[in-house]
Amino acid sequence: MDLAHYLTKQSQKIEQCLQELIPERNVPYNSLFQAARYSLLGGGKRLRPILALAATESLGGDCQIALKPSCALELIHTYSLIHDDLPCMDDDDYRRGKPSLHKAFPEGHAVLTGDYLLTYAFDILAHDSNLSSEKKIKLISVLTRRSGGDGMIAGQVLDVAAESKAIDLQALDFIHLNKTGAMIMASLEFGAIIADAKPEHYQILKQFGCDLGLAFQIIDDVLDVTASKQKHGREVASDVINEKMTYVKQLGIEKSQKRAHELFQSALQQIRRLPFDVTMLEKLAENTVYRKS
Ligand code: GRG
Repeated sequence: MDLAHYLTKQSQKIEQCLQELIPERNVPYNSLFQAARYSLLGGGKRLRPILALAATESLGGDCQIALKPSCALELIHTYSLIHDDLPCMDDDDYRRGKPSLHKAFPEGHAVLTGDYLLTYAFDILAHDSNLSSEKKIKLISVLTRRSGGDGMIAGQVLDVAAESKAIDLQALDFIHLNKTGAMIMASLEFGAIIADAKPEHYQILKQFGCDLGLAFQIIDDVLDVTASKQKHGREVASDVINEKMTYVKQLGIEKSQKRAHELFQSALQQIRRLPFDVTMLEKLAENTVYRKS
């Protein structure tokens, strides 16, 4: 199957599952679900759930069983974007082609919607009747680690603290391996867990996710400069306005692209050690690193 067809097929399944996970409800606090649906539905590349599905499939696991857990990853990712856009963080007015949640709803409501998506993601895993207790624990454990205080949140804390400061490449890598890379790594780990991967295959997928996650962020920084208008709908990205250190500031555009390319090659080398057909994971990695927006 070609990549475009695969992306459409998986995105449709994910969209449908997300719709079903968060229906509107006849309760006095339905505005919470309306806000969650506003942020979650009809936007976003769905990179993390698609990677989780592709990893499951590549290792011979059941994609249907992977669907809900993959959507849990998207819920955590969306919560992080909602909170990251708040005035106390990056203060971004637009997200996924429309006003950020705190612009469309009251700010307190945006905070609570992020909180809801975060907690609901774990609820989904804990109550998924397709998963054994052992798999639930493994998935919940990976998700708490990758999204938590030694993962995505650690990266975000350091990122906020580094505003207007000169930090070196090592510190920048540490921030982004956690802030962005950890959830991409979790996506591959989810696939490995659901497909009952052998420990050595699990480690390979994890390292693939690590390389891909950092490459994804480097290209994100490059696109902030080279394609900000298409990406954000404005000429200058918030990281530039907020005087954040970026890969482009640290290395320049060409060296940033070269580093992303090297990480892509390293990711490929890893994944090709698996005794499975990993063509789709390779194509997804290529599409991620050489994306144009
Ligand atoms: C608030 C705890 C907390 C964490 C926020 C992920 C994150 C941490 C902030 C996002 C800031 C940002 C724009 C980082 C650059 C890389 C990135 C994660 C971009 C957004 O991910 P995409 O491109 O977005 O996959 P879509 O909308 O396609 O899902």
